[in-house]
Amino acid sequence: MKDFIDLRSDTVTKPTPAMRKAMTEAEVGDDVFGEDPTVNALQEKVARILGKEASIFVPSGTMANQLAIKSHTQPGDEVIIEATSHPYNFEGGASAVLSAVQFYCLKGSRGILEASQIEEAIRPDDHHFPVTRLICLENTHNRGGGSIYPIQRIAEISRFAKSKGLLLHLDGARLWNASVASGIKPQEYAQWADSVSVCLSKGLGAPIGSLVAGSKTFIDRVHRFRKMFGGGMRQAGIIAAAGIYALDHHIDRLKEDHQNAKRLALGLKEIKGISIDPEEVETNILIFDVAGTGMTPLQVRDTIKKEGVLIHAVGKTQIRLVTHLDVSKDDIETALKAFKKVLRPIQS
Ligand code: TLP
Repeated sequence: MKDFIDLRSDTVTKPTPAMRKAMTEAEVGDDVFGEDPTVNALQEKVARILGKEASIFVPSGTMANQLAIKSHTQPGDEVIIEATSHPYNFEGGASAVLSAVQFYCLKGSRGILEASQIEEAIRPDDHHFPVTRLICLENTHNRGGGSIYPIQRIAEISRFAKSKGLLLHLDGARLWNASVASGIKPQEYAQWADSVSVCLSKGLGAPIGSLVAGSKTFIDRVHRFRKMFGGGMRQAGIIAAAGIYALDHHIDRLKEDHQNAKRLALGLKEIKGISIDPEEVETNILIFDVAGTGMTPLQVRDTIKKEGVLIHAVGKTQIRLVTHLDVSKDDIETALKAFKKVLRPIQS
């Protein structure tokens, strides 16, 4: 297969030879019995990194979020969430089916909410209304363009949630990126949430795997639902080993992805018709508008594919690019040349 520069997502990375070696050598057992030493080591490590009592290994970020929502809520409850968030838009409507909850969506600024917006969304104690139970935040925010939730804002929302008896879940699929870019430790972010989900298979480059972290009682509840959802895995140490390797070796390097994303943004800004503010590119995701180029995102996607670059068309006028472990500095320059070539006919 032709070697593409794949900027569609950081989920596309392939395990490195060293990661594969760690997987081959992993000690394994039956994790449904809690007997896989590598899974147990990964769960302890992630709980420690996030400053939580416990964590649990699950197959995907979607399952991690859905298990958290299920474990925090009762059917009929309402969950306050940002309108472009992952659980609301990209998890197949799972919360309606699996947890029988409804979402109260608020529009954030690049995915980031104000505490005052949440205050207004809380339902009165009146039997006409659903019960507001949970708030979900996302850091970094995917559709916000990899935006970082300011820690003060999370703290403010968390304090407010507590004062109203609400729970807080943090979708930290890319918390590692937020942490590396801001210099704020994952545990400093996590301290404000009742539960945190993190992914190993996005920027960290593991092939599979996410975790949910929280109190021991909460994780015990998640464990029950993980079995119910079909997420109990057996000799999962093989994939947990990739996760441990990723946590040990692939966090610091995320700054390269952030630099590459910035370079990409600066280069794209030079192309007529593309609307992007490089200042807003804080981590490894860029979302920009191509309306001014006279091409639709789908046309750009299909044309640039012929130049060996894969991109993701989002919405009617926008494109998303994501930098990651398998995209080098040189690839960024090649991708920029491809963008210039594809959009040249409408430059003149
Ligand atoms: N996001 C994927 C797609 O589903 C859009 C991507 O390419 O970015 N939370 C956040 C913030 C995510 O971005 C994702 C994946 C998930 C959860 C779900 O993770 P998976 O794909 O492991 O279920």
